[in-house]
Formats: sequence, structure tokens, C-alpha cells
Amino acid sequence: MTDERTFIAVKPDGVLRGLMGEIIKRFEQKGFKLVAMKFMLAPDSLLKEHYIDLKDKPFYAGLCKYMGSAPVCAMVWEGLSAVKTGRVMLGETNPADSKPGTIRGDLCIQVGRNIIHGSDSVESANKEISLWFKPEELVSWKLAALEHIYE
Ligand code: DAT
Ligand code: MG
Repeated sequence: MTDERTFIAVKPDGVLRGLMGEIIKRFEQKGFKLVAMKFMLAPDSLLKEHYIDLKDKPFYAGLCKYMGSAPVCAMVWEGLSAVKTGRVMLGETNPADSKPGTIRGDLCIQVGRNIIHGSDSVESANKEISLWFKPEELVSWKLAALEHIYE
């Protein structure tokens, strides 16, 4: 099961702070394979659907507005346990609870500006990937280092 996929997005604060390269680097160096990437101003309709499970939260409207306030870098990364390991790499939702070494633990401070999104289950990953990407935008290719990343 080295073909599990997760949806990762650098949020507007991460983009505005120039942290895209640092975040991409971490997933690339880990050994995950980039399957798709899109730099875009996300439309409000897409963001509302993306965060639909949080629609009753008091921060929902502000969250959607902030997510559309500047570009995001939307990505699909693939590899063994990409969803779970991706979440570990992100850290906790609140950066204050995130350990050093994680993206949120190292690079941000407040929950409302936590710089990165990552799918929380395989099911939501599949939903998010199909929401953000057309099937033909998912690139099929072989990572040359594959046999050195997996035994
Ligand atoms: P995660 O992004 O770790 O999956 P989530 O899905 O529960 O967290 O929430 C989505 C985003 O909403 C989160 O990254 C930041 C924002 N958020 C969550 N809890 C919040 C809160 N209590 N106050 C403000 N923003 C919050
Ligand atoms: Mg979430």
C-alpha cells in the first residue's frame, strides 16, 4: 500500500510568509511522491465545501474568508500511510500543542494561522482530492528512488 494519497495545502499565511518551499521540501525529503500541485486563489464555493464538516463552528465563515484571502498551494502526496504520516508531520491543529520538528510546531503560533492543511482520514483525502483536482491533473510517474525508500 505505497500508493495511499493525501491532500495537503499550504494556506494563505504559509504562502504569504514564503514557507511553500520549506513545506514541499519536508514531504519530498520524507520520500513521498508528488502527484499533483496547483497554485491558486481558491473560490469561496470550493472552500465552503472543503470545510463543510465545520459549517456549524463559530470560526467557519472567518476560516473560509481567510483561506480565500491569498493564494494556496494545493497538493496531492503519495506513499505508505501518507494520510497518517502527513498528519504527524503537520503536528496538532493548534500550533501551541504541536511538537518541535513538526511543521506547525516549528513554523507557526496560532490556530487560526496554522499555515497548512492535511487530510485527516483516507476517506476525507479521497473526497478532498476529487474536490480540488480533476482526474487528469493527477500525474502518473515513477519516483526513481522508490526501491531505496521501501524494502
Ligand atoms: P486541522 O486543520 O488540524 O484538520 P480542523 O479540521 O479541526 O483542524 O479545523 C480546520 C481549521 O480550522 C484549522 O486548521 C484551523 C481552524 N480552526 C480549528 N479550530 C479552531 C478554533 N478553535 N479557532 C479558530 N480556528 C480554528
Ligand atoms: Mg481538518
